[in-house]
Amino acid sequence: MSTQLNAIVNARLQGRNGLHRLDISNGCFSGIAAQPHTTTAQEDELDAQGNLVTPAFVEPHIHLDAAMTAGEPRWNKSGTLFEGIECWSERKTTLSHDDVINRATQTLKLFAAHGIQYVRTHVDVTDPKLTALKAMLEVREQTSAFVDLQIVAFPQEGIWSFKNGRELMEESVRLGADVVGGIPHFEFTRDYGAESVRWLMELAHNNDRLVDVHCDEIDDPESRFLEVLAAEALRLDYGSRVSASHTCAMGSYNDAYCGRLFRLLKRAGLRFLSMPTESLHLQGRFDSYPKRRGITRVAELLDAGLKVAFGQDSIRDPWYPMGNGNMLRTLDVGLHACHMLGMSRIDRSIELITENGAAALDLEEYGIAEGMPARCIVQQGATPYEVLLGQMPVLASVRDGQILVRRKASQPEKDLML
Ligand code: 17E
Ligand code: FE2
Repeated sequence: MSTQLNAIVNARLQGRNGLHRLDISNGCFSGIAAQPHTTTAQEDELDAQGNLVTPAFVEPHIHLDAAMTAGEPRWNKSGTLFEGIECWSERKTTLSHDDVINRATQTLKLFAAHGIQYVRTHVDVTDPKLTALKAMLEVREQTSAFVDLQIVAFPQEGIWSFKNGRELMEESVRLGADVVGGIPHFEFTRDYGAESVRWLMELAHNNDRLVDVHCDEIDDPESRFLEVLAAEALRLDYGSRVSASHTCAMGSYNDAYCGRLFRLLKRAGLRFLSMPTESLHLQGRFDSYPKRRGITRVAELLDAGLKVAFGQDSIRDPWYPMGNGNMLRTLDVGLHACHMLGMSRIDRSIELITENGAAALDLEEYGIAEGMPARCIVQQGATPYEVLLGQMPVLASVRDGQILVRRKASQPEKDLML
């Protein structure tokens, strides 16, 4: 069978009943039609076998420069964000161009095997040589056949608190970073944090770049940089291009403050990225009991009409030793941690790892609709509930009408004759 498809048949789509046929021409969806019966797939057609077909997964927040370095040069014993930053700072001194390219590429291939076709990676630019950034710019080109990669200039050790922090950020934008990052809760003082946010917003706005700030990744209820970021997004009318990552402190804010804050968030319209597996692991570390979850108010943000997506954040690095590239695992943990296992939430949950991530990445062409690039995945299950129950790897990943990934369905337990 040629890998260039003319159609996907026997597909189930979210929000529509019954089976559908998705026609493809010139790499784009050219028609979507209800199918009265199951049909036999022709040679140039992909048979979805009654499974759910969704847009490709979006991984909106990962650190590819650190991927696969867990235990190097030592393991993070405390499990805190701060020890992770120390371990990474040691590992950073041994980075080479090829080291970054190899680990990032290997990880992106693993992601592709799990149906991820869009990735935003943070890259630590608190390095006078910008080794990781320069390598990642090459990775972005080399992997473009199977993934759209956005690169964030991420100042891991601070903009105000690291020598030449501002110059390194500016140089990273000049070299081609797509997104401007920040880390206000890690700056030495509150003033530094707030100033860094105002400065990075100007840098992004003046250079027509997106923004994605590690914002309030701490259990401290006094960490309130999100309000600064949102106010700047509103002032510059930039909300759809700004993501607030983590916002863990919001899980510790009081309700009165959140009442005021949400008014601003809704007006600013910025995007939210939550990394539930990572935050469950890194946060709550300074609590005894009761122990906080360290996760932002995901359900409340969604109910306020804001876009929230889940990301993996790490894969086997100084911050988090686990991870396998399967976003359904991240989604499952997030829904548990955020009290979102009500059926109406489950029914809509796939948007947390697809559409909402696409909104954060400000993707112009995304989704299953006539005229859109034919990029989609075939999941194992007919409904979001079944997909989540199984958490099985995708059956297929299609990109611009070409099959990137195809695997056999896992044998259902009922067929194992136990
Ligand atoms: N760096 C950081 O500041 N926060 C994280 N969660 C990771 C790296 C993974
Ligand atoms: Fe992160």
